[in-house]
Amino acid sequence: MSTSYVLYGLNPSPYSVKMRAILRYRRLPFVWNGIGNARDVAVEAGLPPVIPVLRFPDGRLMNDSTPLAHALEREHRERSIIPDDPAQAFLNDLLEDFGDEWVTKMMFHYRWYYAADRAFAQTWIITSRDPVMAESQRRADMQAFNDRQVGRMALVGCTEQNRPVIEESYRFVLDTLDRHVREIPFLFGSRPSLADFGLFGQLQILSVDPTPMAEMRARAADVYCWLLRLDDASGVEGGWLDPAAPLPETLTALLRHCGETYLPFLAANTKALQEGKEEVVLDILGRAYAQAPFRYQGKCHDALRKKLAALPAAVRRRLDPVLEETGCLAYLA
Ligand SMILES: N[C@@H](CCC(=O)N[C@@H](CS)C(=O)NCC(=O)O)C(=O)O
Repeated sequence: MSTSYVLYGLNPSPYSVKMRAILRYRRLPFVWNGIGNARDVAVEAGLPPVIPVLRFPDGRLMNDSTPLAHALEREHRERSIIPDDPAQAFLNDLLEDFGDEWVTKMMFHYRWYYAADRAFAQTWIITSRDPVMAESQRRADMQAFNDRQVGRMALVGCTEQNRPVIEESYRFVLDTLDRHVREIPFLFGSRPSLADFGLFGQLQILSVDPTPMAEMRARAADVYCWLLRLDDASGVEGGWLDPAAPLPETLTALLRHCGETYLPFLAANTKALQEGKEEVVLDILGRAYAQAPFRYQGKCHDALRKKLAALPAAVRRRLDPVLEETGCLAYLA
């Protein structure tokens, strides 16, 4: 019987490389099953049809990277990726969600909007499923995958109208993270947090797809190098930021950006879901942003609000001023 984990995923899948980096940092022995159709593993196990899927040493199969990361926390104490301080831990949850659910719009936009990126992504994805195929089959699969993803762009907000917001937000994340990692190795100190891995997943893909890769290398070379380090951080030994010290300015800037982009979107999304509206419409970074409501992100908003509400008063006294100052609190209270 196998005693190690098995991670079924694909190199071009952001959540797959996120989970792989977590397993490596945590020094959990695992097999990377990165060729084939991981989605079938999920479907056969009766799980939601998303990748990656993790097989635990006892045979259990699970997917969805956030609950997976928390399941690993329950089973392994060493090399936790949740900051010890509960206020930092909440900010970690918030920034992980920002990575998973907002930065993913950047990943999806760049990948399927520009012709060079579409062409590369098709090759990367189809050869990850099956590296050697008959030419006619390969072409047909590439075209079919392209058409499916391009057809989903509007569903996740990747439209011509939203493009300036998404691209401006990408540049902001690059510039801010670039300054941050030159001062502090990871978001919450000299050891990586779940939030680092959330951002890592999306940015790692953005560092390979040609258009956002060129932008990243030109404008934020330190972020590019940070991704290379975080991909396998199994040798990193570090500590968390001092909870009594003020947050680094770069972290505050990222939170403020979250309060200007992702959180107002989440709040508008929740409202649209509650009111049964067909469109979420709001201003983000001074421009009109619109997309259909997204149920999964309604759950994300709810989970963040419940986590905040469950924190003891003593923690809230330290945390609320930070959330207030960065414009996040109004969307989470
Ligand atoms: N929230 C999930 C999402 C996983 C996910 O969306 N994975 C993508 C690929 S990166 C997927 O499987 N999408 C469904 C599909 O393309 O059919 C996570 O954190 O793992």
